[in-house]
Amino acid sequence: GKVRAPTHIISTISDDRGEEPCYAGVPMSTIVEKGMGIGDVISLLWFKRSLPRYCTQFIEICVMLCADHGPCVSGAHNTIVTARAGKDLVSSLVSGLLTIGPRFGGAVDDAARYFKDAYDRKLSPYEFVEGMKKKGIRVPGIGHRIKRGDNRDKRVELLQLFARTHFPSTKYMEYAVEVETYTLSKANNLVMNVDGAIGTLFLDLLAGSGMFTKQEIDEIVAIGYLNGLFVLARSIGLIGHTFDQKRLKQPLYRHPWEDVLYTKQVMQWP
Ligand code: Q5B
Repeated sequence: GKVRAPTHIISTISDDRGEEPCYAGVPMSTIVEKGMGIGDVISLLWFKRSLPRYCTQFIEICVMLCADHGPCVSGAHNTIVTARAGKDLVSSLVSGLLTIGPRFGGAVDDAARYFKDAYDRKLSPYEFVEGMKKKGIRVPGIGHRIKRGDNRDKRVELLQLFARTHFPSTKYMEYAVEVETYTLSKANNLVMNVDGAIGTLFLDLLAGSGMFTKQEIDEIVAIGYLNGLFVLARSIGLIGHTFDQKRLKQPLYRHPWEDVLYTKQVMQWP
């Protein structure tokens, strides 16, 4: 028989060889004719399956709510400085994206990992938070620079409201609320943040939708799909900030001296 030459690449999410491209086997024309949205496209390309409407709507809400959070956050600041240095769109965009990480926007996967582990092991909020403290790890998904117990993040409230209305179960997020009650008793800035809300609610989506096996959920959490939601969403805002700076013809950014604490380093010579 014929012997297939070994391939250099294996791909399982899309195929462009036919008359029209397919995402996870679904042709473009079906996507358009059925009025599918970006949530459906993410479901097909990231999870390789069509998800129920409430799931794709949740994904779309995450993207909309995380698209931007003003010019002062790390990502937008980097993008603005880069655009003002005369760099192109892609350079300005990636310079902002590169700030996404454990402190800023990139705590979604770790929030899912740590909250899942704590909930599944039936740890009380006290045991979870104090255990993390002993290990010297900040609880991902908890804490914010400007949000407080008496000035909650509206995005978190909107996500919680949607999930409580449409999800079959919100057990992981409700556990995170209990954790938040405990952390807020320690300090007023230790609120559940948008990363924590998305991380724990996505666990609820994965576990409650009946669309994923336990093994698939563990793999999604282990690989870390969920920071992708923040990266994708914030790209929209970072592109907007790039256009804004170009439109405003803003000059090269230079940080003011008076906003820097210059201290003299005393060198010790032998
Ligand atoms: N403490 C977010 O810190 C921030 C603690 C904690 C236990 C915690 C911090 C943190 C986990 C990572 C996370 C996502 C760095 C945030 C986002 C998107 C955004 C951004 C925007 C957007 C803020 C003061 C005291 C210290 C700390 C303790 C703080 N967090 N303890 N677990 N999680 N969170 N990131 O205000 O005893 O004095 O040493 O790392 O979830 O990024 O809008 O800006 O859309 O763009 O700088 O919303 O919470 O507080 O460092 O002065 O800490 O609280 O150990 O205790 P801060 P610090 P002590 S959402």
